[in-house]
Amino acid sequence: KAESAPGIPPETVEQRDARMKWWRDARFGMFIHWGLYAIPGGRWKGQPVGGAGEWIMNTANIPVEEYELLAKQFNPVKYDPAQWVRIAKDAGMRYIVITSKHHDGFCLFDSKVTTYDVVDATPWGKDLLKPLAEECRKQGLHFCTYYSIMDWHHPAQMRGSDRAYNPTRIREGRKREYMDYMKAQLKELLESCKPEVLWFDGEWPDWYTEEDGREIYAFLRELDPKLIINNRVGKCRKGMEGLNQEGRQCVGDFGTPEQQIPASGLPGVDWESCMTMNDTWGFKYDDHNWKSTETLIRNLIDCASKGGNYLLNVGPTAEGEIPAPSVERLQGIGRWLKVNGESIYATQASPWGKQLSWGRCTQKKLDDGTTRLYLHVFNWPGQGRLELPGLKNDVTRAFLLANGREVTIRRDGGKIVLEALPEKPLDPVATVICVDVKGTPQAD
Ligand code: H79
Repeated sequence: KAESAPGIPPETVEQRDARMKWWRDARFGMFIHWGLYAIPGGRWKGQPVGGAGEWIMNTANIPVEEYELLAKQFNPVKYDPAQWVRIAKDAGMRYIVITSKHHDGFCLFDSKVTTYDVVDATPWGKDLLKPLAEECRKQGLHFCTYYSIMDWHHPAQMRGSDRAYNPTRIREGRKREYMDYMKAQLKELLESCKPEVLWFDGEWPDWYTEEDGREIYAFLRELDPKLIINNRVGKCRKGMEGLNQEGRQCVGDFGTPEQQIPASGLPGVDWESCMTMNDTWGFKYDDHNWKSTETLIRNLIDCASKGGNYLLNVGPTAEGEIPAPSVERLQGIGRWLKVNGESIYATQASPWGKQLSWGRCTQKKLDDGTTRLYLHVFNWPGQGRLELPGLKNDVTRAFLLANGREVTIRRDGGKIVLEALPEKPLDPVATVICVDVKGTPQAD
């Protein structure tokens, strides 16, 4: 039996592996932050507001009654879920995680337990998640939802101070009311759009406890035994590092580093780094600080080489468009993955725990018992030769993934030297060399 926190239904290692399989194989997903905050887009009363766009209600200290009015303007006439899913799919993403409710409390689905949702409070008047879920299934992507525990709108929660909503406090005697509200909404979500991951956030206010997390986790797994739930359902994560604190029994199926990638792989630990392409999750008119396509591709490779997933964010506009700079970058990642995807999907972490001077490595067991190492070369070597650190296994074959051209293998004591490489990389972002070895790689 795999270890499980108190109150959590036990599960064998095999059952857990089966439940996590699609998610582990997927390696690359799209995060979507969409909500009322896209309307101001980081500006309030003519002034630019610092920080992330989706935090504007807190950062600009906007009263609930005033922020609520945004709903009357929310009419995403350019929303085209088929196109969003196409953009994600062409980027090589295998799943989508979209905000069903962020900290501002506004719901993108039809909730019967509040009128503060897209159906009841906006001119659009239609559920936004159901058609996206349907499109995901049509185009073969996994549909997943984000849900914030902290809620700046719900009457059971209140501002933490007169200057900030975050972190909220709970009103005297109203904790159960809010727990039941969450459970009702989560059940609605599961029934209306069948998400395969529940991605919690906003778990840090002090009134929310580890025990509450176990209650929510158990409730969801009972409704859907196959559901995958992140570690922010409970209180175990270490800040933005996102992995669980050591020596604790933690609830949740995977760690959630935010805006960072762990320094090394962690055998047996599932995790997913979520990151923005610029400096905001929710759309901001004035944020033009975009990461390069090269950085994004290398981040994906870095995650895969350490055994983790990469969840890359887009913040659509209030009209329903994914910003052009995001689309361009996603297309670039898609072009790279079309050629090199075999080196990312369904791979395992590098056999070398240490960093490699020239790049990163992933690996995959092939059907015949061979293991294929994928060398992701960031810094293409001179003299047409690349040295691998010690490896005990016999090497049977080496070739360039993009064109199948064979590479010469020479053993030099413990080291393996690849020779007769082309003078220039096939792709300056990352050129992948496949190295097939007998058995399980033994780094020495
Ligand atoms: O939805 C996006 C952001 O709006 C949200 N998470 C991503 C996925 C986010 N919320 N907060 N932050 C990002 C940064 C805030 C961090 C802090 Fe804390 C909250 C600092 C102190 C409380 C959590 C607990 C992180 C560190 C300790």
